[in-house]
Amino acid sequence: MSNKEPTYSEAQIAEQLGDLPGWYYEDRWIRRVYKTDGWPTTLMLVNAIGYCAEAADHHPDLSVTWARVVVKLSTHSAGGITDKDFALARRLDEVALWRPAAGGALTGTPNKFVRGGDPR
Ligand code: H2B
Repeated sequence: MSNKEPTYSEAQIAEQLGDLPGWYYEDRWIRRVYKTDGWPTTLMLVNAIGYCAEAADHHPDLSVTWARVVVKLSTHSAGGITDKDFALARRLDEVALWRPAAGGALTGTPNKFVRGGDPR
């Protein structure tokens, strides 16, 4: 752990988020809403996020309802938003929104599963 990690200004955060569609900055956190098709998928998503967070040693706050997961990221040790937050945000989107390529060996789930949601 380091308390010397550089934190981003609000203008710099806005610039970084230009490259992270769906993520937004509010009340000192970068945030992302994922919608799901219901409770079992919600719990799978929470576990996938938890796995990534533990592997990264960087942990989001989560708010969980039946068909929605809201992820909030900030670097507590640095007192702001750092590269760790943007890196984990990117990884979570890769994992949560990944689907097999069309025409490949894997068909992908027929369910609505997990999608990006609007800020709310
Ligand atoms: N997660 C987040 N979001 N911020 C931190 O400062 C942080 C963390 N610190 N996960 C880590 C764990 C630290 O407590 C451990 C000891 O590395």
